[in-house]
Order: sequence, then structure tokens, then C-alpha cells
Amino acid sequence: MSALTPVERIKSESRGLRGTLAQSVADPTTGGLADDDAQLLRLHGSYQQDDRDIREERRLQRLEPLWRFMVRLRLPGGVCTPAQWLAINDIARRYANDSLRLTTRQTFQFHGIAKGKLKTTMAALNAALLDTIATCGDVNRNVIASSNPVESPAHAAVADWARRLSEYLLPKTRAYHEIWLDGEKLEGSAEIEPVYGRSFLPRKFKVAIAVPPSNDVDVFAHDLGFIAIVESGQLVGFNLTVGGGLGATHGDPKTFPRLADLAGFLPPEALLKVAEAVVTTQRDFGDRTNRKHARLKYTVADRGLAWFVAEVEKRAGVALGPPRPFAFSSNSDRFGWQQALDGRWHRTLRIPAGRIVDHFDRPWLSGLREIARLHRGDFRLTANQNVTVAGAEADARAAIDELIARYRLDVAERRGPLRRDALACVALPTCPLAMAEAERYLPQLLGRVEALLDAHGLAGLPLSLRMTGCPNGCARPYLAEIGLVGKAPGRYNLHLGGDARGERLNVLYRENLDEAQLLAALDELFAAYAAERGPDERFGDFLWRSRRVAAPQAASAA
Ligand code: SRM
Ligand code: SF4
Repeated sequence: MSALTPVERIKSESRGLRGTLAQSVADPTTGGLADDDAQLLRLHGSYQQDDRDIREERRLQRLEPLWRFMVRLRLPGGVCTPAQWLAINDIARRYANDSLRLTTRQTFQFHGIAKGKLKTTMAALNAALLDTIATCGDVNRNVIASSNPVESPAHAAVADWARRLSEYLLPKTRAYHEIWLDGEKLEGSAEIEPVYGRSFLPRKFKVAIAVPPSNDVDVFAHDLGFIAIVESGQLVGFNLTVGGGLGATHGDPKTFPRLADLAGFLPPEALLKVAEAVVTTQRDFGDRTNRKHARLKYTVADRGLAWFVAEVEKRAGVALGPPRPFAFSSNSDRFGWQQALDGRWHRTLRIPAGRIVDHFDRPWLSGLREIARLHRGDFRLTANQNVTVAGAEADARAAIDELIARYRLDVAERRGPLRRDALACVALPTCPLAMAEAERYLPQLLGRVEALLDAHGLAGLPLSLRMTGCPNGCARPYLAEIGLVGKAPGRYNLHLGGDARGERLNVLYRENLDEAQLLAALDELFAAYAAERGPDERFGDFLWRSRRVAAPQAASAA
């Protein structure tokens, strides 16, 4: 039998995620943490990073890397109040790098926090009734749900399920409170992790809840998904999906992006039990000997859907029904004001790559702070890295619009569909795994792609382009019509043929392209698209029909 991975030892010997984290954080001789504690820190919602732009310079000066910490909030369904927004804004300015990052999983990340400010940050979050528990590491992460949940009673119910499920799957250890909030020391008392056990999960675990026709959460990219089934305006249950995930490794065919399988239908009251059964099945059968093979998608692919469903039904004591019909129309966001059934209004703002910072001509951090000061509804983060100012009364709209215009918060949404829907992961300089740029390079690349589209008379047509700095897939590039996956500095693999509904993986079209090669490849395809496309035919669909991409990756073993 193969040996367990080192991370398994760290988790199981951690005494409920404590390790020597408190001592490591308090150690004044280094800006970093002991190796095992850096690993454990993830389950507390933070990653140790260093600024890669100055890594080499520091090495030459024989200095330790400039250790800084990324902190990720738990924000089920992406919902926060204006008061919480103000607290988050304050933390970004005081302890982080004056910026906020909205992630592809509906939450906030801070970057650049020094070790000495970690506890203060956690305490400030706690004071705002926020936490970072289990947003990273081998555990269930932030539960995401279709945005704009003010649109119907079903949306509101779904947002509530996201919150309840997030709470239900939280680790029970009090380590977070002890280490970050100076809570009472409970170590040694009989702390039990009924769902996770002593070693938590073999790998990260992600849940999404979608409300058709919107698949803005890309539900099929998740280990576990629920598709809300709404009949006569009421939530009657969910279709269950299992075994999605996108991470892969260049050159290793045993790793692959995979769409989740539809597993059956369940009534709402079975959601928690079924979710728990999926988690514990993965806990007991997931591969703990190889982290590249440890996600739920490999358990389902290796053992088969029928086996997996039978195991879940047995554990949950629930017999799943056949999946009910549903239809997704899009996996992007809708911008501009929209009125909810209760008469209140919500407006989604386009935030490219989710980065909120005060640029001289786009003072967005300040603009959103000003909106939070007067807004009486709430904020909803989207899984497309945008934010919705939600639940505004009709008479509040003018004041919000005035702030949006004054702080130029609408410039991005006015720049056409390509810029409106594009996603990029963080990549350099903070991500240690980045092989190429993403967030910082996206605006320049989009300008060049727009010029091509213009030249072929295609400007203004919807087109989804997503870019990541490595094959881990954090901006879900494998679901885009055009997916760019970093291979080396300035070089990307080109994937083509997503369906813009999150229901079809794209395929690898060309490898290791520099910008000129990439634009040349797109130029040729755009020319064909302009000449041969059918009415309303999307680029991704055209590529399949015209056989410019082929050999679809089977969902079970792409
Ligand atoms: Fe991710 C690792 C950023 C969504 C797949 N991801 C990382 C790390 C933490 C790098 C690391 O391990 O040290 C990145 C931190 C960068 C930084 O400096 O902030 C990182 N991932 C992100 C975010 C911030 C991207 C963004 O631009 O928004 C997203 C945070 C989500 C959140 O709020 O929780 C983010 N990551 C995703 C997604 C999309 C999703 O979940 O819908 C995926 C693909 C779906 C999936 O999980 O299969 C994703 N991230 C990964 C992987 C590959 C996992 C795998 O199964 O192979 C890694 C690497 C790993 O786990 O070893 C990774
Ligand atoms: Fe980092 Fe790769 Fe994720 Fe981008 S896709 S944030 S480069 S791990």
C-alpha cells in the first residue's frame, strides 16, 4: 500500500488544527511560519505567500523571502452587509495592501498582511461577525450560490441553504477561536469532528448551489452541486451533482478537468444529510496517498457513479429520485439595475478580475466604501468576481447611481461583452504556483483581442475568455469559449469550445503560445466565425459545428 502524503501526517497530528501555530505566529525572529504550521494555517483561512516580484532580489541580498499572508473570508452565498463591507474596507487599508480581491468563489481575499497583523485582522473580522474558518485547506470551502437571490422566493431560500450548509460542514474544533481570538483553551477536552474525523478530508472540497436558468456558479465544476428545481415559484428540491473539479497538471494525463455527473433528485429537507453523506464518502474513500489524485472527481471517476450514489444513499438514508428537468442559459452575470419581486432593486457592478483598489482614474475602493455608507440593503459577491449592490429601495437608486458615476464604477461594464465577462485568476505576484501572468496581463490582452474582433466585424458579440497563470483552473478557464492556461512566462495553452453555460468543457487547441502566436490563431478562427457563423451562434458552438475543435473530453475521464 502506498504511503500517506506528508499533509496527512500534519493534519492528523495537529491536535484539532492547533499544531504549533500559535507559537509560530508569535515568533518574532521570522516573518514566516514553521513549515507544518504554514500548512495548517490554510484550514484557518490563510496562506503564507511571498512577493514574487522581489523574490530574487531578496535571495541575492540573503534575506528571507518577504513573507506576507493572504486571508480569505467565509461568506456563504457571497452575502455581506454594508457594515461588514466597511469593516472589510478598513482592514484592507490598515493591515493589507490597500486592495480587496473578489474571488471566483464569491468571497473577499486580502493580500499582503504581515504576520504581526494576522491576529488583529482576525479580531477585526470577528468584531464584524465575519470569519475565515475553513476557507482553504482539506475541508469544505465557502459554499457558493447563484447571485441575485432577491429575485424570487426560491433565490432567497437557496441563499439560506448555502448559509446553513456552510455552518453544518464547519469543523468543530475551537482551534480558530483559541489561536486568533484568545478564546478559552479547550484542547484536551473531548473535541470530536463527527463529519471530518481526525484527518479531515483527503483534499479541498467545494459546493455550489445553482438556480436555473443562471449557472453563474458553474455548478458542474464542483465536487458537490445542487441545482434548484423551482415549480410554480416554489423550491421543490434539488438535482444533485457530484464529481466536478478543474485542477490539472501540465503533462500529466492522469490529472484532468472533469464535469460533475447528475446523480439524482432530493427534497430540500434532505440536503444536509445528503451533503454530509457525500463528504463522508469522500473522507473514507478519497485517495490520501497522492494529492494529485485526491479530489472527489477521481473517486467518482475510478469507482463509478452508480457505486458512489449507492454509498451516499446508504449513508444518508435517502433514496434519490431521477433528476428533474432544468435548463441553464448562461454562466455570466447580468449588469445594470434589476427589480426584484418584492419591488426592491439590485445592480451588479463589473469589477475586472475582482480587484478593488483606488486607481487615480478609478477610485473603486473609495467608491464602494461610500456606497456602503449610504446603502440600506446588502452586497452580494458573484462567482464571476463582480459585486451586486442588492436590495435598494427605488428612492435610493439615484444616490447610488450618483456615487457609481462619481467614482467611475461603471466604466468596465460599458466596455463591451468581452471585457464584461472575462475572468482572470490572481497569479503573479502573490500566487506561488503561477507559471505566467493572468490578472495583470488580462487588460492588455483583451485590448488586442478586441482589435481582432473589430477587424472581423465581431465587436459587440458575447464571448467568454478566461485566463489562468497555471493549469489549476482558478478562473475556471476550461469552461470558457476561449481558455488561456499559463505554461511559462508569456506562454499559454489555448483551449477552445466552452458553451458559455458551464455545461461543456473546452479542449486543448494549441500549446505553449506566445502572444503573437495566440493572436494569429484567434485571427484565423475569428475570420472563419465572421464568414460562416449561424444566426446567434456563439463562438464556442461554432467551433464544434465547424469541426475546428473535436474529440470532446468525456466527462468521466477527459
Ligand atoms: Fe484556486 C490553489 C486562488 C478558485 C483550483 N488558488 C490556489 C492558491 C491558493 C495557490 C496556492 O495553493 O498556494 C491561489 C492563491 C492565489 C492568490 O495569491 O490569491 C488560488 N483560487 C484562487 C482564487 C483567489 C482565484 C481568483 O482569481 O478568484 C479563487 C479563490 C476561491 C475562493 O474564494 O475560495 C480560486 N481554485 C479556484 C477554482 C474555481 C472554483 O472553485 O470555482 C478552482 C478550480 C475548481 C477546482 O477546485 O477544481 C481552483 N486552486 C485550485 C487548485 C487545483 C486543485 C486541484 O484539484 O488540482 C489549486 C492548487 C492546489 O489545490 O493544489 C489552487
Ligand atoms: Fe495561482 Fe494557478 Fe490558481 Fe492562477 S490558476 S491563482 S496561477 S494556482
